[in-house]
Amino acid sequence: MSYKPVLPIGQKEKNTLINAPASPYVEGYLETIGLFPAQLHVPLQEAGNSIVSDCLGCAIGWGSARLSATLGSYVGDSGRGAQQKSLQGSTIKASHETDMSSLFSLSMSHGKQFTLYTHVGGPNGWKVASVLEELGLTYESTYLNFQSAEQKSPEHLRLNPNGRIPTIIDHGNNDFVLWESDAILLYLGEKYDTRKRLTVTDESEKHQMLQWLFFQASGQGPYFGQAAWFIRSNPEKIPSVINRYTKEITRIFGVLESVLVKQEWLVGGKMTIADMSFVMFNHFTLVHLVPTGHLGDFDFWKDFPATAAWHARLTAIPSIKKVIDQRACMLQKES
Ligand SMILES: N[C@@H](CCC(=O)N[C@@H](CS)C(=O)NCC(=O)O)C(=O)O
Repeated sequence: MSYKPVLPIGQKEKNTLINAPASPYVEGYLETIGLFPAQLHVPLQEAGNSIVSDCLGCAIGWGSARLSATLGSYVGDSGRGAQQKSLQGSTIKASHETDMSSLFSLSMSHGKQFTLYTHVGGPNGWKVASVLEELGLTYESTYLNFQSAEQKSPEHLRLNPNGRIPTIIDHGNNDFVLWESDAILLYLGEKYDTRKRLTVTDESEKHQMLQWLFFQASGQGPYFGQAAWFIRSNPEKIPSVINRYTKEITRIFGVLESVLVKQEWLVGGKMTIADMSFVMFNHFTLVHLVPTGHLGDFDFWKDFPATAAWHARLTAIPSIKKVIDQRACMLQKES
């Protein structure tokens, strides 16, 4: 089926809001410039006159037609390089013929303070998003495709030699680039949390906050992540390996529990970036790993009641709830 393009081919439009008369036209436009709706993470849907996607809270409203700037900026590339589509703050790319240089440019054409390179499922990226949200900082998320190893592309490696997400560019600070999620949390806390809402000021507490961040980065993240890999992704199911990592999950919940039975938050008597650093991997585990049965008869509220209550307090915080909902919504659309 052929559709009439919305914008004339050959026209380079920057920062243009495209008003589509009807969704088939938008699809036609995308096809013409080399983007195919079927290959987008968020499928285009038909609804009356137009499309608009709102990933937040899983509310998908297809209202007035808006496909924003990024698309328009690639018009004229005759089917090559048109890889990004921006839907209300999230840059979502097609998985073919990626124009890496534009994906990883330092440009802040999106007008937000930060670019966040992240992944639809990866807890570490959402962790950073939650702190950006909590501090009211503006950011544009670019979701890298792990299947085509975009995180290992030379363009991303130039920003982040570790080739993993998250990576941020702070356009408000001379395009300062930073990677490692907890280093990013500390940077955001120290530089932009001027009222010290999410950090601590007492010197001993600062070291304790670092202790928890290091524990998260070395103890929780890698072990929970490896458990996830061997349960969900590794082609060979190796019981001894799965056993080792799932045991480590319960051990780490035990460490947290031993502290949280005595206090509401990890440090400073309030929620800090230390608490926030744990929440996405805990959420991931509860949602994706526990239901597989590999953690046995794991019962969060029964086995780790103080940790479960802490997790519930954290996930009720609007910024954290928002990114959890956004993640769920995007995963649902991908499936
Ligand atoms: N210690 C790193 C871990 C980063 C990490 O492992 N990220 C995962 C996603 S949550 C990733 O990029 N995986 C892809 C890969 O390993 O290539 C951090 O906290 O930022």
